[in-house]
Amino acid sequence: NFYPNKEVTIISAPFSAGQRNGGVEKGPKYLLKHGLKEDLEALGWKVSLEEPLKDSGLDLPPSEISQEIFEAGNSRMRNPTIVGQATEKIFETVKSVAHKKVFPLTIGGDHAIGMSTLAGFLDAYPDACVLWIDAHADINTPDTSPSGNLHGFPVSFAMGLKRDLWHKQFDWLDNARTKLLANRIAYIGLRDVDAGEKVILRELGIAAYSMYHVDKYGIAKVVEMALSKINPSGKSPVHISYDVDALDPLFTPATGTPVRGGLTFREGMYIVEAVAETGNLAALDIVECNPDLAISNVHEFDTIAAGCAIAKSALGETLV
Ligand code: 4U7
Ligand code: MN
Ligand code: MN
Ligand code: MN
Repeated sequence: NFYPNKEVTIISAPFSAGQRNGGVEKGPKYLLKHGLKEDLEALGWKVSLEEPLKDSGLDLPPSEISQEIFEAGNSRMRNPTIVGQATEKIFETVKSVAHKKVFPLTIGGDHAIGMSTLAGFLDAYPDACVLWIDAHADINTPDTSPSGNLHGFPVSFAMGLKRDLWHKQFDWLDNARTKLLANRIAYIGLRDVDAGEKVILRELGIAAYSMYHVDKYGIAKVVEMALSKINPSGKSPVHISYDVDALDPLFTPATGTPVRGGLTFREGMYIVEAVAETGNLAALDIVECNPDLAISNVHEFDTIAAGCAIAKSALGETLV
């Protein structure tokens, strides 16, 4: 157990420029309004809040920022300036929380902030490993991305892939102490991986468990296999980056890139519970809740409640 003092900092990252749907910047506000902080306090955690984007103007929806496209060779990324500035601020906050030996719980916002949370946590714990829970692999590089949306890039940035194709606003990543290594990350929940991403996953030999593997082996076995690949010693801290679109859209309909055939609610909770039970769960991100994409109050409630449930399951709710 990395946190005997049970201190957690909720890092609010209301950010949406990594994709093109307005509303995902409202995620943190809705999760907090739903009672996230009180829920964690009820579990015995001392909870504080950090807002790295406060008064920065970087938390505006895509419709209110001037759109920028950066091209290098035949590669492309959208809004690199604002994404680079926001992700650097979030990186600094995650890094300082992690160095203080406080649990960093980062709530988005779109998944571009994953580059900040991975780099920030790895700065404090160079031997950390990562479970990326998502329908998508988020490992596009500027030359593989079909969309240019930076929420599809965070893993490749944390690994330093295709560094020469980056916009200069991401130079801050060079100062992060540790790059993510291919044998320190595993995926669970994949079902929409781009052709170029499949090549990267294969070439680097990254452990990738898709919904096919969840069906074939069951979620408990998949978590066990994933952990034994990335954390063979069983001693390293585990960072879980949780995109709510990993869950089936039945449970998290209000998200930007829903894909059918996802994790059941219990499978989704089991993942974080099982890692928590090992005592190694040491950082968590919950991203891509977009209340504006709910077509009913039930959709909004279900999605936000699922986001809060992930945090509670991770921090001890279902372990008695
Ligand atoms: B998310 C996509 F092409 N791969 O790069 C892309 F399918 O953080 C989707 O997982 C990325 O929600 C989804 O645009 C990013 C697309
Ligand atoms: Mn996703
Ligand atoms: Mn994602
Ligand atoms: Mn998504």
